Amino acid sequence: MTDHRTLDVDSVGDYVASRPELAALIDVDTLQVKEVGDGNLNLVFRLHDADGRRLCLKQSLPYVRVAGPSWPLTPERAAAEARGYEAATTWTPETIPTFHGYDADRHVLAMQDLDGWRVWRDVLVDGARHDGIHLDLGRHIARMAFGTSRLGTPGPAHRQAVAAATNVELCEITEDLVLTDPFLGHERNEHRAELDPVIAELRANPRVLATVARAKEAFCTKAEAFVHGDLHSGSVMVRREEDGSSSARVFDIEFCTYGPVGMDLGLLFGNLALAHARWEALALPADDIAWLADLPELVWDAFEAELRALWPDRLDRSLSDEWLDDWLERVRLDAVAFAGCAAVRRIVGFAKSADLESLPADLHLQAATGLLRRAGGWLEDPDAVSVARLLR
Ligand code: SR1
Ligand code: MG
Repeated sequence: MTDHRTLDVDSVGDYVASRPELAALIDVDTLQVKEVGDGNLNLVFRLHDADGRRLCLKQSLPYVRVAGPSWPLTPERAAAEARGYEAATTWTPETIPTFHGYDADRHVLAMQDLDGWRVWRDVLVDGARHDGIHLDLGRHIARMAFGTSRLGTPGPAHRQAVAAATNVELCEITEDLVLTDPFLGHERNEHRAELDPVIAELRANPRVLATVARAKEAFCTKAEAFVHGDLHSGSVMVRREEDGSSSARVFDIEFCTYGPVGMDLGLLFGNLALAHARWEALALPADDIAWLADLPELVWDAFEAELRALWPDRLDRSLSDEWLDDWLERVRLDAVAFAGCAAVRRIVGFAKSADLESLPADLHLQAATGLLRRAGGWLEDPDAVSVARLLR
């Protein structure tokens, strides 16, 4: 029997006390609790005690938080995120917050509270760069791709994992909000009326629609690896290290599913394009804009380098070096298609992003128009788009 009681700042202490494995991590008697959820779906609590020990709890609600009870969702969806953290803990524990377990009765995930880290989207909105951030991101995507695909998981275990990873409701949201509504039109969409002409051009372009349909087909049928499924800058925490390098931690894995490896790369690139459009509209320093424009290629190179480093350990020896080159080309094509969909959905569709939304109206229009045209170009002819040229 599950228990749908929603946590609040007053009940979190009793809740932690009722879970010995969590009570061992933090002192319930001196607990301070803050609700900080700023995403679209869940409650998030940050906890610390008098000794400075910290913990983060995330509870799924029985509805979409930003829409309210009129858009119901089963809170059991949080089990998918638990599976995502378990897989990432196996394959790339250094690039996620430490996972402290899942309570299936109360739909609560417990994880490390990343004190001193910031959500990357907020940092990008502030116009700040994190040199070297591509290394953790490329590594994370490559290790998940290798480990959870048939490269790192034996065939029978891979099949079982694909079957067990069913995430019906959240995959449906991705299919609708990212891969359908913005291109076909839907009453959930929201955008400024001045953008109507450029949106109409996209929707009237059969080559754009064919690429979007291919991305949807890939999402629905290509169970290559356990993908994050919503890898945007709001799903990454960043920190600058003392030596000047930067670190990233990937979190918020609830949309995870077995899908195409190019999906996470593409979602990330599309969101970097939103930040890039903002920085250009605000005329931030040219050096910084050039750094951001280089990031997709830097992330791709870090991804490819890590994947090639893992390649000699692949389980299926029938996969040849030629196959790898060919597959990487298909991953690139998927990534370009998902990048286009990700950029368009944040301008046209239901869930927006602060990169463009917080711009003054005239700059929003300029940035959104430019990015819709740019993303339209990617979707019109993805074969012709190299990752290096996405933002250049
Ligand atoms: C109904 S919520 C829609 C979006 O929120 C998440 O952040 C995902 O991006 C999803 O598409
Ligand atoms: Mg999210």
